[in-house]
Amino acid sequence: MDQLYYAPGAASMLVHWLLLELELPHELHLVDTAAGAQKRPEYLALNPNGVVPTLVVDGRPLFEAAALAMTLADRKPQARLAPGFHDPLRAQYVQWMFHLANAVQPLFRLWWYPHEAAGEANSELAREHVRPRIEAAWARLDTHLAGHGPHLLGDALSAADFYLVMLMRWSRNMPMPATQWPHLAALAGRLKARASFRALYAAEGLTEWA
Ligand SMILES: N[C@@H](CCC(=O)N[C@@H](CS)C(=O)NCC(=O)O)C(=O)O
Repeated sequence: MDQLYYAPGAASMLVHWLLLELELPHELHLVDTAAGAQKRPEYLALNPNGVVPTLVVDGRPLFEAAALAMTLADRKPQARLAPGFHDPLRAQYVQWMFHLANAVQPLFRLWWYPHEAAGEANSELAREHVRPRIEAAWARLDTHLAGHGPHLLGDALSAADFYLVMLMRWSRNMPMPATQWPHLAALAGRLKARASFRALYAAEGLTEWA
C-alpha cells in the first residue's frame, strides 16, 4: 500500500486527491510542517529536500508532486486521467504538467517564502513582484481554457486539471484569487463537485475554499 507523507492543503494535496480519485489504497502520515517535522533526520531520510509530499511506493520513497501525480495517473489507465503514450494528447498533457510544475508552482514558493529568494528585509518587495506574475499566469491559463477548454486538454479531464485546481486554491486569499478568471472558476467548480474532493477535504480537515 502507498504511504503518503502530507500536510493539509500543501503540495501533497494533489497526490492525496489523485489517490482518492483513483481509489488507490493508501496510508497517510501527517507531517507537522509548522513544527519543522519535514526538516528532521527521519523525514530527510525519505525526502532529502525537506518538503512534502513524499510517496512511498513498494518501500521506495518518491518525491515531487507533479511527478507523483503523473505516476499515479499512469498506474490506472482505465480512469483516463492521463492520455496513453500513443495518444496525440500525451504531448499536451506532459506540457501542461511541466508548465504548472516549472512556471506556476514556483511562483507560489516565492509568494509563501519570499525571504528565501530576497531575504527577510526584502520579503514584501519580493511579494509585490511575484503577485503580478501569478496573475499573468492565471490570465494565460484562462485564455487557453476560453479557446480550448473546458479542461486543459479540451474535453478530456486529466491529472493536469487536478493540479491546476490545487494551485488555484493556493491563491484563495490573494488580492486577485484565480477564481476571478471565469474559465478557471468554471473548471474549479467542476472539479470541486467531485466526490474525491469532498473526501480529500474530510481527510485533511480542510474547510476553506470548500
Ligand atoms: N517541488 C516540490 C515542492 C514541495 C513544497 O515546496 N512543499 C511545501 C508545501 S506546499 C513544503 O513542504 N514546505 C515546507 C518547507 O519548505 O519547509 C513538490 O512539488 O513536491
